Amino acid sequence: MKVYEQVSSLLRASGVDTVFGLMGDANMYVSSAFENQGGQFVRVAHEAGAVAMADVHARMSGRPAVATVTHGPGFTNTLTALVEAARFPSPVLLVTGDPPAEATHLQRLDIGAVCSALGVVHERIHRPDTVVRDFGRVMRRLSTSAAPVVLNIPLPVSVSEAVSAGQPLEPVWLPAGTTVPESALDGALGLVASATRPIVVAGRGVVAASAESAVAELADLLGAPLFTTALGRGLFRGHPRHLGILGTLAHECASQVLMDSDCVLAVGASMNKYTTMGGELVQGKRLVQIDLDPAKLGWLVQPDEGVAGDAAAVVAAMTAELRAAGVSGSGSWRDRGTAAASAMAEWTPQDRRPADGTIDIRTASLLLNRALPADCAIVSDVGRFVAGAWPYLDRCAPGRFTAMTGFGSIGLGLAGAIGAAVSGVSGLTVALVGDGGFMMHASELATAVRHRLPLLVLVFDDGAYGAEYHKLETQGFDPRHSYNDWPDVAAVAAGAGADTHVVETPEDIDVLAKRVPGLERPLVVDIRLDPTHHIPF
Ligand SMILES: Cc1ncc(C[n+]2csc(CCOP(=O)(O)OP(=O)(O)O)c2C)c(N)n1
Repeated sequence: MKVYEQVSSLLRASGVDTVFGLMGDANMYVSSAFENQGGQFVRVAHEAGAVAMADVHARMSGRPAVATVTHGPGFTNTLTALVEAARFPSPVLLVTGDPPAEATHLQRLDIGAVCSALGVVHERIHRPDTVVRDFGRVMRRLSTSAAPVVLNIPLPVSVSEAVSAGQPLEPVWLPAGTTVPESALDGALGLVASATRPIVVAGRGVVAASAESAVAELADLLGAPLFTTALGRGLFRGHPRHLGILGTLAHECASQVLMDSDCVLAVGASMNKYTTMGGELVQGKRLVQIDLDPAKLGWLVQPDEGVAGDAAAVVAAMTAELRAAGVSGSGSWRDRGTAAASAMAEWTPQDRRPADGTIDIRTASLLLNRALPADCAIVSDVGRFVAGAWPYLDRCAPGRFTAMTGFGSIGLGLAGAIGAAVSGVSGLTVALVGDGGFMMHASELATAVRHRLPLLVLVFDDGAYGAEYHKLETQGFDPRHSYNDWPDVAAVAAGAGADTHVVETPEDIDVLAKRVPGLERPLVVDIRLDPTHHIPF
């Protein structure tokens, strides 16, 4: 047995059934061995795609996911996606390897130095006799830090005869204690109990702690409207006081409620510049923040009270204390929240007539949302389209909405959505991309077509780098510099073998709605938008 076969079988034995990759000298042996041993090798068109797919596979499945690329350019092609996975952070194992030590090797590169510049852990299979212990260390690191690890298997080691045997150490994991000590919450409770118009915002920390019902129970006791962060999308669906996303993407029907609130209780939400509108949104209000990660307390805005702890345990303890103290919340504030939620449910945009051959992005998103099944996985790229799409698309369970926001790179969303679709967490994965982000990695559609993935790609096509359109315009430049003269998006998608649909009117979405149920292969929807129409965020 060779080392590459041993590494492959260790991956299989630790439950890895899928590897995303693109072959070269450093990884073609381990990739082939993985397929020979019954694993699924998802061939990608570009190495960034392999890492973005593994990243979102891990986000959706809650387990580490694996990508593999060759040395030199194969590895450098992953860098943007690798930083995205590191910032999210997401437990991606990226298997690569040094070429033979040779000063003139064309693809030589100090992989460790690049990793340290990126802030990514670099591990190595040192020798054939250290494979098991090196591999075990890597897998334990992945489980504890939940961040990417680059595993360097130098080619000369990879093709050596394996000499060590056995399985890595499986330690007993002891969960952290979750009992909340008495009086630890007094400060937070005092602020919440004395508020007359509190709101609650839940982030992905609530998803991770399975604390949705505990948070809703506390909000119900207080009569507080419930908001989520963008990545908390899917929480509180159907709750009578759920008012959507907090911050720059807040729904206009929720704005007045936000302005009038006097206390924000943030649970598992980092309260970044988007959630707090650069801090503006919490000014003049009391802020109580609960987060498992103490570094997230005061990330941007200093809270009046901060609690570092498990969201479910802390919130349940707060509810019990407040109930025992007879706190019940104000009836009129409760009614304000309910009325705003009803207004949101009935709202349609009326402020602008779309140009011929285009549709208002908010109208399109509202109608598309109705066409989707209830429990999609939704994966978004970045661009200005998010302001017209995210507030209106909520057909996903908690934890099934994610976005490639960690590094602010456009272009990773399509590959991320492919990773989600391969993970199989949902019967339908929806990718949200702008035309610029779509074209950057459109080649990855071929991967989705080859695997016959149930993938709906919504391309918000304003024919421009829309984010730049807006910035150029507001700074007095000619925004037409941001225009892109792309080929027809639907034709590009059809060329890759995907099904296509063009949306210019609400009726086009009615027709699309009939194509969505039971989707068995990628369908790319070219949603034609007017580049001069900007939704502020
Ligand atoms: C890799 C990378 N290149 C460039 C940018 C700068 N950038 C930010 S948003 C944006 C526009 C993206 O255009 P599109 O995908 O069409 O979405 P839109 O903004 O039009 O909705 C660009 C170019 C970036 N964030 N990442």
